Amino acid sequence: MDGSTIGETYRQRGYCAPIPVLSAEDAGHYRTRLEQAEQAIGRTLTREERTKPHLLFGWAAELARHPAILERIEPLIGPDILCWETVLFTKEAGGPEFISWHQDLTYWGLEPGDQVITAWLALSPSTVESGCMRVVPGSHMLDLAPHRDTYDPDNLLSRGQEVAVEVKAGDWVDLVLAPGEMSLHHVNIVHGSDRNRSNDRRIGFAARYFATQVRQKSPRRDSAFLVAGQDRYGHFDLEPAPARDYSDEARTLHAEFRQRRRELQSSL
Ligand SMILES: O=C(O)CCC(=O)C(=O)O
Repeated sequence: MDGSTIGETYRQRGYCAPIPVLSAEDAGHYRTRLEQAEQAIGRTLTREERTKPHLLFGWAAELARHPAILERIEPLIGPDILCWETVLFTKEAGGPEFISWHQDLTYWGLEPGDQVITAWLALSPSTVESGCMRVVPGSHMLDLAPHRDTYDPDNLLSRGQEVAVEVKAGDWVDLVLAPGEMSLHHVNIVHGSDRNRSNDRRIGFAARYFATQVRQKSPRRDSAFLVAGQDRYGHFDLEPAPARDYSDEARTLHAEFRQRRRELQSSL
């Protein structure tokens, strides 16, 4: 798919998928790096560690800056790119985790919000059975609808937030992705995903990108990771890639940046 088709589809429907970016072998390499890290730690990553993993693991920072991803993002937002968040959305085989229908921008405080693009890269098969992401086409044109915080422990969203809009069967499309394929989605699109009923983990690496002009509405200082070009605006403190995976230093910095984001978001 070329850059103009991606841009047109994204603007009209609020998403674009599937976009092949990595070979199955390269996607397998990143999955292995994740699973080796989990083996070394002796458990699966916590929800906290799966948020902003680019501050903990070199391979996650490398993925956030991967040229094959950024070459699809740059035509949409220009060459100076910040990554505000990375998230490993892992759902264990047969597990209860799901993601309620929501619009992303609700608690982000970014403006102009519609310049924020999420790339969601599959590191394992993301199928209807394994609980692939599903989106309501065209819903990015809607304003932000009210959300209800459920704090359901099986909901992978931080507050278990749920949009107050009824989504019926037939309203959504399933974004089925093979390992190495990605989808792009708009911050206002209504999306979510169901449980993983397959016998493999479903692993997605999501990265939220925007141009360096974007600001944080909150008076508190926010942070982001510069992944391409230059930051001529200085609206965000720049996050470093870790020198060593999961080192004490990386974990301390990760905890500080996460705490700062949590405080900022709770004040929005
Ligand atoms: O991983 C999923 O199924 C949903 C991810 C999501 O909500 C997001 O990337 O904004």
